[in-house]
Amino acid sequence: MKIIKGNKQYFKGIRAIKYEGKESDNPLAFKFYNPKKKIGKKTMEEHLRFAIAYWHTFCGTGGDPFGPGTKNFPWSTATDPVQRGLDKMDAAFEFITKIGAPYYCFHDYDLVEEGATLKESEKRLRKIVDYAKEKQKASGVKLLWGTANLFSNPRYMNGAATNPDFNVVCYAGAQVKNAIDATIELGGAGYTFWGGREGYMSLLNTNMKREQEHLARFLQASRDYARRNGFKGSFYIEPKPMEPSKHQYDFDAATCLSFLRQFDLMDDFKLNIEVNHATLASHTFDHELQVAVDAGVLGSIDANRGDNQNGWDTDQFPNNVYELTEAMLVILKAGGFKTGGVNFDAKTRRNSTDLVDIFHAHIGGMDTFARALLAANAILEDGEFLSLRKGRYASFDSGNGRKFSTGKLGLSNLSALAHRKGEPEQISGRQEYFENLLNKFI
Ligand code: XUL
Ligand code: CO
Repeated sequence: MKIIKGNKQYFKGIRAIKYEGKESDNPLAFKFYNPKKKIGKKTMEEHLRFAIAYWHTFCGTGGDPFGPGTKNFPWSTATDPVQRGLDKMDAAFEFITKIGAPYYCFHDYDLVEEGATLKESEKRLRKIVDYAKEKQKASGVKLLWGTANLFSNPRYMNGAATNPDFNVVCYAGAQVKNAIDATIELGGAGYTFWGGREGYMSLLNTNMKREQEHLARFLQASRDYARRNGFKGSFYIEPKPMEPSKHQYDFDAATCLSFLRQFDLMDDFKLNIEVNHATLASHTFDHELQVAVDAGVLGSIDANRGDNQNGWDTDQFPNNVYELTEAMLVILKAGGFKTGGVNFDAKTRRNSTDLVDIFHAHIGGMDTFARALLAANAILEDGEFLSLRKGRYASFDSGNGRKFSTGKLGLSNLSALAHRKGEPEQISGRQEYFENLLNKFI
């Protein structure tokens, strides 16, 4: 990858991050992520398809309900908003190429701030998309997915596609049209819908059925527009149970699946599963991934972690090798990512205010994923875990068990067999043994 420094250099003194192995004590080097190392048929880089999230890394300055942002980004000082967007893009491509991520992801107004009118916003977007195209060409960095921010502007306080006011739905449509155009123009592999304010706070003022029907119409219209204009990539729905709405329509993977099936969207839409969203829904990350895999809709992932002691979407960088090994087992077993990848939807803490902290955060996240990939691959190659798990279901592989699983036995047959066989023998689930097996490879 070619380092792109732009007109100004923002991360001075930091060179491209290289793999130096686990003996290295250089904090600005990878200890485990070795992009060209082959794991099975693919390199680490091809397996993991890392993407940098524009919003957290180059836009979010750390503001929270108790105080303003703390990060004084040197790319945000110009007085002209378009110039600020161009400077930010220089910084973004310098960072992305130095960290060595092959992809990035954005919301429309991460790239450039929204203007006072739709017309002005479109003008700004066209300019910044042209610049992004140049930057991608010069660096080789690609777009993993684009999306539209349909949740920050106060106009969306009652929802975007699910807003009870049709005028707001039109505005959301205009924004998605522009974001799809930008994604197509930049060769994006995917387009994501995260339902920010698509949900409700109180049922007293909400017709849930109508809102969900409108959401479906909106997604169908977006799909049709994108396909007509040559978009061949995947659409992703990103489940999340709450925050900002009390009830989100895309609660978890199973809820999204039922919605996609009801409205005939399964051919075009896959899921973008996020770690911290899974845990907020009282699931594990690997559970959500498996739900998606089993329905054939695993698309992409948003990598981060929550905090065990609170119930917020803290979007911290991943550092739990055990949790990610469980996840990589599901992903590898399913054949890996096709159009998707690992997008770091994660932010440094409010009091991490040095620019180099952004490097430490991503190096840690990438190394954690690399360790998980290595461990999961070794577990699958070893095979014991898979054969033990398969073995638990062996009684369905032949005889009456097989007949039952292929729909050839009714309830009376089961009853007759139970009478004949008597009380079943107790068979241990051996969870601790399975857990230790996983630990052995980490
Ligand atoms: C919010 C979230 C978003 C989406 C993109 O929790 O995850 O950043 O990933 O809109
Ligand atoms: Co996300």
